[in-house]
Amino acid sequence: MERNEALEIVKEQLTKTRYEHTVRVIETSLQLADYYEVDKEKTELAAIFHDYAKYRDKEEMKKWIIKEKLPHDLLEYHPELWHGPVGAVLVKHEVGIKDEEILSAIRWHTTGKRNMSLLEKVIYIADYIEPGRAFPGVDEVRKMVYENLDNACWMAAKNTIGFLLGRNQSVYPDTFHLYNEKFTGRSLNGE
Ligand code: DGI
Ligand code: FE
Ligand code: FE
Repeated sequence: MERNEALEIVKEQLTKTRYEHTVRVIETSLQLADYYEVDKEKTELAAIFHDYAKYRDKEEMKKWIIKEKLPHDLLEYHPELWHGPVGAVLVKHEVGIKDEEILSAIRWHTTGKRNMSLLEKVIYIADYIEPGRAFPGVDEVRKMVYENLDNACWMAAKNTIGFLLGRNQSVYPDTFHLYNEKFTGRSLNGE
């Protein structure tokens, strides 16, 4: 799919500020794709559509989680976590993108997980460090991202967990798995 066609499609789904965020995620992720030799077309499409479902009605998202047999534990966590997994489903059904690598990067962009692919890492971290973000500690992650991508993802997970703990919010297990991966190695659980 052409960049402009994809942008037109996603634009209708997003607010102006969210669309501008998306454009920055595209730019940031393409720089990373260049550096880490990730497929540019896949990176671009995953970035364009990563927040596709961000403004879907919660009840609609709930139905998709049940219908598509997405992990039902999602329903016990904050609805903010739904737009990635539901987005992957909708981008497949409504936009017609079938590439599982792209869909998986969309799916995991909010929580991260252990054992991410390069594309998944690039989208996860580009979403976190795009120039419009002002999270505490984000500049350290921006510096780390070209030095050690895994460590940058770990730092983003750590900051997110810290942010959520500070607000007495639950943390989705896969975010902990990403955080723990640095300490436990990659060969556990047969993944
Ligand atoms: O969609 P974006 O705003 O671009 O960014 P995102 O998809 O990373 O979503 C960020 C939001 O998700 C932010 O409000 C923090 C929240 N979040 C991320 N991981 C978790 C989480 N919220 C909960 N409750 N648990 C998590 O593990
Ligand atoms: Fe998002
Ligand atoms: Fe985003």
